This record gives sequence, structure tokens and C-alpha cells, in this order.
Amino acid sequence: MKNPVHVAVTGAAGQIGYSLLVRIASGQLLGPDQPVVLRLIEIEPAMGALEGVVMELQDCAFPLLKGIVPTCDLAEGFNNASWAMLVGSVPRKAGMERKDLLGINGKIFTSQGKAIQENAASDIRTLVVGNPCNTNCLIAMNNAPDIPKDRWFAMTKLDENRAKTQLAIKAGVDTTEVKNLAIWGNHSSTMYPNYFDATIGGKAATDVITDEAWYKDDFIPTVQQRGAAIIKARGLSSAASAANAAIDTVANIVRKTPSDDVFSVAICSQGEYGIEPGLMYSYPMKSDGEKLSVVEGIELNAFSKEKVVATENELKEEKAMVADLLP
Ligand code: NAX
Repeated sequence: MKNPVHVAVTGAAGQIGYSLLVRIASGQLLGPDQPVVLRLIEIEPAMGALEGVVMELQDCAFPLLKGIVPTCDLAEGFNNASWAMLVGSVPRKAGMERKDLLGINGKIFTSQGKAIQENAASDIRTLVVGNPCNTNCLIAMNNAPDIPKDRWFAMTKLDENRAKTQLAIKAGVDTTEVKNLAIWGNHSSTMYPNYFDATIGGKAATDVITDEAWYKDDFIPTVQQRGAAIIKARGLSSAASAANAAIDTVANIVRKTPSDDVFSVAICSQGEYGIEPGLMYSYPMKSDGEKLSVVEGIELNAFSKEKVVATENELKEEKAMVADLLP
């Protein structure tokens, strides 16, 4: 049997954690023959709730789950971790400005970045889910300068999955027919699902769904506002679909991408498509199973260029607001 891989999850007693942990422990993150140890990180007031989650995990008797470490100590939490899934963050409260939120979460991600660098395994890779995830990831990455920048990711896969489903419903096809649909930029209401490059059943999406107005007036706003629509309907933010997207993201990173498809994740830009280097920007990506690369050579029309720059500008603004947290 393989040695267990240690997976650290912050915000482990939260809603996404509740969906995510059973999927990791049952082998859906790293495969059906890979044992795992879960390192569950919470803040002190949530340790009681976390105890309940631990009991439930124990009661699943997962064959692959070789240990559970519940803790509010970052050094213990990230010790020997090969994957860190940073889910926990402080939600925006009424009257709170974006700058305040960025500042509060910035402090969390500063210390988590440092603790990851000091304690994690040498092959550590980190996926940030907690919002604002691109900028939280930027902060953690910059506070862990010894960890290569290509090991840091912020999640936009949920937006991609949402967008694929909207195209599939409109075209009346299975979601598996929709490919090459990437999210560009920030995981926020400025993100851009570039439908011009998407395919449906192997044809250009714009040849299958020819109603141009639908994309602009319906598709893009639906995808951008989907999180808010779920909060309105459920009274709680998306959790099972977010956990599912986190599992999908890791699978996309560690497995070879099919030749006719791409996937979305925010990575540290090296200036691809003219985006400011160093921003955590979501691009169409491919993996060869080991390394990731940004898909090059996509022609962006005037509409797409405007959207790609608008979401970049938002990321630049967020970066400027947390400049004092970036060493
Ligand atoms: P919950 O409020 O249910 O859970 C968050 C948990 O994080 C709580 O248990 C809290 O105690 C813990 N926490 C807070 N600060 C912490 C710290 N410093 N260290 C460790 N744990 C800490 O939120 P949930 O619904 O699980 O959402 C978690 C995050 O995911 C939120 O920031 C949310 O905005 C974000 N999302 C990101 C998505 C994405 O696509 N990137 C989509 C879903 C979700 O909205």
C-alpha cells in the first residue's frame, strides 16, 4: 500500500468543508488507491463543531483514511502536507467595505502562507477557495517565497462548471458535450466565461447557439451572478458544488488534459495575453499530468479583450489594497 498523503484543509468545520472532507477521505481527490491523512484546521471557536465533523468522518470507516488531525495550530495543521486546501475565510458582513474584507482575510492568508512554507512537505501544492480567492492566494504565495510560484492556485472551476451547464441546457445537450470553456480573470462578478472559444458537440458554441444577445444578456450575467442566486434560493452560499469544483480542480491539475479540452484555474500570471505578471489570473489551462501551461494563441475579439482587461483591472485594484501585506 502507498504511503498516505497528508491533505490540509482550513475552514474544515464550515459548509464547504462538510462536503469536501468526505470526498477526500473516500478517495475522490487523489484516487481509489491513495491513502490520506486529513489535517483539519479551524479557528478556536469552531473546534467544538470540528469535533463533530471528526466523529462523522470516523463513523464513515473510510478504508483510505489513515488519520485525522483536528487543530487550530497552523504549524501542526500544515505539517508534512502535500496539498493545502485553503477554504476558511471571513465572510463579508453588512456594511463592510471590500478593502476591509481584503485586510481581514489578508492577515489570515499571510500567516497561512508563512506556516505552509515552514511546515508543509517539499511537494506542497495549495488551492485557495476562500474568498476573495485570487487575492488571498496572492497574499499567501508572496508570504511563502521559497515555494515555487507554480504551486499556487485559486479556484475558478465552479464558474466553469456553471458556465458549461448553462450552455448545455441552452443547446439541449449533455454537459459532457461542452468543452474548451474557460473562465478568465478573477473569481468575482467580473470574471469572463469566454464562450467564443467553447465547443458544443465539437462545433463552435456560437455556431450551435447563434443568438448573440442570449450570451450577453443571459449567459454571462447568469454565470457571474450564480453564487448570489444560490444564496437567495437556499439562504446559504453554494457548498456542495464548491466542494465538487475543488475536487475537479485537483483532478484537472494532476491528470493529463484531453486534447479537445481545457480547464480553468487562477495561476500566477507570467504576462500571458498581456496580463500584469504576478497577478493570480484565471486562464484556459492544460496539464500534462505534471506541469500546467496556459493555452496560447487564442484570438480575443474586441468584446473579449474588454472583458479580460476589466477583470484584470479589478485584480490590480485588489492587489493595491493589500500592498502592505505583500513583502
Ligand atoms: P463557512 O462560513 O460555512 O465556513 C468557513 C469556515 O472557515 C468556518 O468554519 C470558520 O470557522 C473557518 N475559518 C474562518 N477563519 C479561519 C481561519 N483563519 N483558519 C481556519 N478556518 C477559518 O463558509 P463556506 O460556505 O464553507 O465557504 C468558505 C469560503 O469559500 C468562503 O470564503 C466563500 O466565499 C468561499 N467560496 C468560494 C468559491 C469559489 O468558487 N472560489 C465558491 C463557494 C464559496 O462561496
